[in-house]
Amino acid sequence: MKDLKSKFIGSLIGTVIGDSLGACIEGFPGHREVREISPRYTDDTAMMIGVAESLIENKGFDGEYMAKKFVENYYTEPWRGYGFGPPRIFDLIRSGVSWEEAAKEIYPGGSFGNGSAMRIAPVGIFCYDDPVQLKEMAYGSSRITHCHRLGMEGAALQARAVALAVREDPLFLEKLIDFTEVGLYKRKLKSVKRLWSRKEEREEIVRELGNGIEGFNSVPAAIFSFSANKSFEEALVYAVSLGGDTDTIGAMTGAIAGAYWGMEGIPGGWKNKLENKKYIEELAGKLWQIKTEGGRED
Ligand code: F2R
Ligand code: MG
Ligand code: MG
Repeated sequence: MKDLKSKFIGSLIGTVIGDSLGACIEGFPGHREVREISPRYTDDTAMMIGVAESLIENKGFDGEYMAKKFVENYYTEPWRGYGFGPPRIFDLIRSGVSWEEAAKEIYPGGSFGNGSAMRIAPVGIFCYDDPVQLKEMAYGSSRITHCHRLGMEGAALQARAVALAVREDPLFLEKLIDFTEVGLYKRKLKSVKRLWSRKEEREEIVRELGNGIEGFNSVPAAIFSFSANKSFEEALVYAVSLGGDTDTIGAMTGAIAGAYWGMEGIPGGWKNKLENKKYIEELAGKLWQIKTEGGRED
């Protein structure tokens, strides 16, 4: 297995690169191959930073603290292009509604948007060796803004994909299919292998897997983009070329591909141009330190 610290950093930096690459064409029609990254990242990275900061401060998950971090970070940079729901939830929390209740008030049954999956990379790396803790943390962190089962499951599946990529698990897809108990996700994941040979038929891939703002229409597309390609660069350019929610499918593909390839696999032309790179690398380094100081590295 490649160096663990490099994989932790690669996953967070991969999120930023995918987000910044896709941000240039988010919502544009058609399928475009872009290689130039935007100088600014969006809400995907801003919220991923909040997850990492909270895990570091608490050496693990604390829902109240994570919610407080999200609110604090949102009001510092409200212009990052957040989805419809989260800012309303943050307003409610700021006005005194409990962090455990606020997310229930926006959509009936809670949000199934991809906003909790797009930010989940820190949970995937932190729990790379413990799928039970990973699921609890992914559901817990999702519940703050996305309490619909399909939203929470999307976050858990994306985190598990990151964890399996850290481990370079040869049964990547099989383990993901086993991991999810939700039929819609299981069905889409079961078609991934069959679609590898159809990868250039982007309309067909989008019809089968989706490329939208919902968790179930973007997490499968990210898993496909990673597994159908042979390098970090290819995976990201491909993910963004699917169109639709490009920054988020890019961010999630980058989180998985960065966890697999590590920093060595990421082109210098991308990683050296990123906004806030040093701080995000430091966050990943701290997560790695907390994880390994207990002697649990394998
Ligand atoms: N918001 C955007 N992009 C819009 C353009 C931004 C622009 N460039 C700018 O600069 O302002 N991107 C970001 O939002 C997505 C993540 O969204 P999130 O956090 O999941 O939001 P939300 O509101 O919870 O859910 C998103 C949509 O999903 C549908 N939906 C969710 N739950 C639903 C339910 N129970 N019933 C019906 N519909 C539901 C709604 O349409 C929500 O608006 C990422 O793409 C991120 O990049
Ligand atoms: Mg975004
Ligand atoms: Mg997006």
